[in-house]
Amino acid sequence: MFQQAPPTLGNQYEDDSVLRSYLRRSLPASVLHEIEASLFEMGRLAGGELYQMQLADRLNEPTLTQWDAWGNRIDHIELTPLWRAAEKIAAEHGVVATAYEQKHGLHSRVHQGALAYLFTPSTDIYSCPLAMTDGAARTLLNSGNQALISRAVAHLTSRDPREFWTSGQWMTELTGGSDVGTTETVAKPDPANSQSWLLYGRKWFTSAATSQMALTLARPDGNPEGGRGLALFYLELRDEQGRLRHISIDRLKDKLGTRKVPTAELTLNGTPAQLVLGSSDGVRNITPVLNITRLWNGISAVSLMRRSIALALDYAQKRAAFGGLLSEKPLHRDTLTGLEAETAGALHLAFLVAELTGRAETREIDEEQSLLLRLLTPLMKLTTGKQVVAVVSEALEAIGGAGYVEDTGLPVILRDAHVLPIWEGTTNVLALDALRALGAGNQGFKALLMEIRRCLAQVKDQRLWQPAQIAQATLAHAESWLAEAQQAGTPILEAGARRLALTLGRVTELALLCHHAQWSLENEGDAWTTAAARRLGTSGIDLLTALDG
Ligand code: MFK
Repeated sequence: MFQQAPPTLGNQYEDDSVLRSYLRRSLPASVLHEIEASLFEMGRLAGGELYQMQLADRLNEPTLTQWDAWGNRIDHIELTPLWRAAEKIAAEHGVVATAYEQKHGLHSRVHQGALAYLFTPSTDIYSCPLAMTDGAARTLLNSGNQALISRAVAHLTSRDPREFWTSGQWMTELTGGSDVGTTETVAKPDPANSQSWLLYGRKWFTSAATSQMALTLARPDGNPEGGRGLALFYLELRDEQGRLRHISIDRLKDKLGTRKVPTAELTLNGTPAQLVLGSSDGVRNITPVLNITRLWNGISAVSLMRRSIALALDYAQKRAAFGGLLSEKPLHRDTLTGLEAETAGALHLAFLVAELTGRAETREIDEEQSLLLRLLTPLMKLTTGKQVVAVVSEALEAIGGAGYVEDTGLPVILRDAHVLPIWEGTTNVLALDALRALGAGNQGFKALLMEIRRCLAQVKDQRLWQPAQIAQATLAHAESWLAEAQQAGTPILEAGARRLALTLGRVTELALLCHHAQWSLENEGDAWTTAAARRLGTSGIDLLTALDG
């Protein structure tokens, strides 16, 4: 009787020729040599024990118990076994810590990004608390608040699971997650402690409510409305006895995906908190969290694309139909090739943002690179957020009906992917942020043009001329479109902001692939990235239309 072999995974680092080729180009050989053992180990876990644990954990979800048997309010959240294991593995393998130990200076962010990329698809969005933890560590360090740095950063960046803390990032309220300046939570001076404030309000979408600390926004009594009137606060959720500090967990959200993430609605009723950095400009002061979590968002997007393709590619080697394996069918191969090209472009873009972030953190960044980082962060997040939903959806289709059946473990990838264009700034909110990041006198935009032109100037091989020309023509169009739109005024510019942002994101991916392809031809004798660049170039790069209010 016929029995279909299921798709399986090997070592997820060893099998990932796109990541490995990128690392060979971007890192000094000595650095790659030193970090590779950690990547092989994470790749082994991700394709082995962790993946098996993830499949076994499929039906588990976090639970909230609000009352104990004796009528005490306890608000206890029980995490799933996979998430408990993930926390320990993440700490021990330094999935956050690597970026702060800086053993390899500015390359440490790329090392950490690669660990996060390998770890994420087997741990059901445990990347969410890790991203916020990373963002909180960066924000506290940037703030220069020595008391809070001494108190929390060693925990956030620890490799010892007993010492390791995660952090929440509580911004969203009933008024929304985008227009954060409308936050209603108020802060009143603590009569018992001149260093402390008491927070009162409702936080409506607090991911990973089991963390030890959180960064949040509240309006000190008497401050004006808007983002400038808010202040950035640090709080610890529990007292020495483990009791929540005047926080009630009202309910866990019933979400389309990310169901292992205990996303909660909270009420703060006099929760003690400390100011992180001044008593105003909270929105500006929390932006380091936003930028780090947006980097994680992009890396997570690429990692879920890669996971769905790894399974679809393996399945194609095992599934026979119409007289042959799917992997031998031209149309099936063509479909998967398109997905691989999208994923390769996304990987190069996300890791360029990691490279620039590493430069900024080690202060080895010049003015032009800073502008580039500011612009590429929203462009990368919004572009990869759209790609992941499309790629994962198509990869599931490539597995046929089995891709739609829950106990294959496949549908959850699509549900989880769907959060990536939404949280951390929706596509439209980030497209508007990208307009701001074009910079005064379009300096940010000019930095991007320079970077893309530098990439395209590397291209020599004739096979890359066509994608390089497509990139050049797209750039010229984007430049003229922007000039016209800026002349036409804000409503016209804003109406086209998403098309502009996606065009800039995609053309950057194409240029990065062209550059890497040329390098790979010369240094590895490999034409795979050349084929990927040619394919991406014909997959809709220029999305701009005529100006239309
Ligand atoms: C796998 C990954 C997992 C991630 C897990 C995370 C789980 C958590 C889930 C969530 O929390 S989801 C909710 C996420 N919400 C957002 O990401 C907010 C989206 N909205 C925005 O980003 C808006 O653009 C923003 C709130 C920032 C706009 O608010 P305002 O009050 O209109 O602020 P404004 O005036 O635009 O900016 C204030 C200052 O910050 C300005 O500087 P100045 O004061 O010097 O003029 C801005 O230039 C600056 N700024 C804004 N965004 C920045 C930034 N600076 C650097 N980087 C940025 N991204």
